[in-house]
Amino acid sequence: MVIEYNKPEIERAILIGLAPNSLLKKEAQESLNELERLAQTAGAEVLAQRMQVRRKQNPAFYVGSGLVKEIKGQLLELEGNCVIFDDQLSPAQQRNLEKELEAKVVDRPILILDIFARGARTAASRLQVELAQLEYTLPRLTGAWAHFSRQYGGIGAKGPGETQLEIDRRQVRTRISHLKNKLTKLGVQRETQRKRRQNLFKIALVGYTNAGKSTLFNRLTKSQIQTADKLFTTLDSTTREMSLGYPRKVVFSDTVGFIKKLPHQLVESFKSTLEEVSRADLLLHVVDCSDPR
Ligand SMILES: Nc1nc2c(ncn2[C@@H]2O[C@H](COP(=O)(O)OP(=O)(O)OP(=O)(O)O)[C@@H](O)[C@H]2O)c(=O)[nH]1
Ligand SMILES: [Mg+2]
Repeated sequence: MVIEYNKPEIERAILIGLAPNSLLKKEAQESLNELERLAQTAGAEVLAQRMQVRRKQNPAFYVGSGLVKEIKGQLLELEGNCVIFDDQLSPAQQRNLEKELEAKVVDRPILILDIFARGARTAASRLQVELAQLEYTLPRLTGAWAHFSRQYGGIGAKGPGETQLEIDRRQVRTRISHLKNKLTKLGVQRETQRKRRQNLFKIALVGYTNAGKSTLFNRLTKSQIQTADKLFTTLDSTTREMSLGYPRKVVFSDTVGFIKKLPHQLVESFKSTLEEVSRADLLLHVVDCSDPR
């Protein structure tokens, strides 16, 4: 069977944020600005931001139904094709919004996963991203989602998205357990490597994404790890020894950065990347002092 997909078009997106009250508006705005950087990293063009102050999210549409109508009008006016929400949407909210807006609806976790899928290089990180994508999209594998995903391609459709939508949930579950087995095997290999270093003092560089962890790691260990002024440049941990200038050997690990509003199940999938953190003797928290937060 030949499946034809439309050429993925660039997402022209409107971003939506919610503040529970006016006191928390500034915080919600900072988060929305961060969403804009994430959207740009994923290759989307940001057309506008909308923020609503609302005590509780609307179970049907996340925001109020009045705003949904306004967003629909704005999409037409600005020739947008995508709406990105700065939070995790329930499967029902996502379905309702796609139906109502007749546009692609992406939430913050899907966007982050998409960035990870584009950047994953090693076997372990690819497996972890695929696992997280499948676990997150499994309850969302519905007719409506499949229809729009296939029609639009792009964000959220990279990785298992399109093809997995063609098969049923049972097959997705089989794939999930296969990925988990493979990750466990890779974990055993890493354990062997780690044993060689068990008597050394281990320091893990941790912190928010783009804080400068890899830059510091390169200085300390004379390495050439990629650094860039963008979110999630590093997706795999790297461990190197530093012996010069110290009476005893020290190993440093560069790790994946943190970000706000990452759902628990995604953190769980990145467990093997975070193992370096749990085995470290010292966590060195790298903070960007120019960051207003
Ligand atoms: N001005 C200044 N810039 C820095 C410093 N340290 C890092 N940078 C810059 O900050 C940006 C992010 O640095 P990275 O080392 O890639 O940050 P990271 O924490 O590894 O980021 P991710 O891997 O993307 O999570 C790069 O453009 C660096 O050149 C510093 O001490 N001062
Ligand atoms: Mg880095």
